[in-house]
Amino acid sequence: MGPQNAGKTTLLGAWYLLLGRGAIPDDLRFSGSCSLAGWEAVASSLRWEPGSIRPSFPPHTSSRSTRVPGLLHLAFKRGVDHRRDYVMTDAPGEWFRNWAVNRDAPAAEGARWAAEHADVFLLVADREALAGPEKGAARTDIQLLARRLADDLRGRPVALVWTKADTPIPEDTEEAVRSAVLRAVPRATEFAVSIMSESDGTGTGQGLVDLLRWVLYARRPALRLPEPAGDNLDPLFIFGVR
Ligand SMILES: Nc1nc2c(ncn2[C@@H]2O[C@H](COP(=O)(O)OP(=O)(O)O)[C@@H](O)[C@H]2O)c(=O)[nH]1
Ligand SMILES: [Mg+2]
Repeated sequence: MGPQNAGKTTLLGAWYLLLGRGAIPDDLRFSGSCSLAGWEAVASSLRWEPGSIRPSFPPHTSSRSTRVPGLLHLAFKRGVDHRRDYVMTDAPGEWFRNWAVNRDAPAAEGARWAAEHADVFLLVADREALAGPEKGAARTDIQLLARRLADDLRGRPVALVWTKADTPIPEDTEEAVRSAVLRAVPRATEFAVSIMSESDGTGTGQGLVDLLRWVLYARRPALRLPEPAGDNLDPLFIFGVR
């Protein structure tokens, strides 16, 4: 969740490209996607192709585009019989702005859907906007959004994600946004990401793999199932245990 132009689609596209390069966290193995065309749509403009076309950022996710609601799927395997499926939303920022101001706004239908169904939230703070001429409005946007999210959270995990970490912002602005978000969502975990690698880095941007790892392992508390005992993998018997 985050305002428009905050770097949400870029984050998803960067993850997809990193997965394609084998930058998968630890013991997980990529095991397919039902939305490869969708992933290609968000990532293709970020790719470097030989020739005259330079990589660029993904096109704006408009609230009228046919990609909306933009659900992107990934499956991972761990071991032989453990598979996890993830569905990520690529939603337009306009939805969240409307929702932050008025939970029942007709134009916030998609944001309400995401808030109700998501297991994990990424709340995106755009450092470029917070450093720019509209910084006051950017600060208000993220504060309102954090408060709205807090109202509907029901204990689900949240990450506060600073995008465009390559852009410097005044320390007091950063601290003010951080404390406003943490006041609303005290258990939020913080990450900073950028598609720009540090000069001595690994060429994988900054913070992207760490955040992906957090996302893949984060769990909504109510969905934690008991581990199967021994080699008994039949859910019927797991639920039968008192
Ligand atoms: N400096 C910098 N700019 C970025 C980065 N990621 C995205 N941007 C800029 O932010 C713009 C909007 O990104 P986009 O992913 O479309 O934002 P969305 O509206 O939240 O999906 C891009 O066109 C880039 O100009 C980053 O890591 N560093
Ligand atoms: Mg977008």
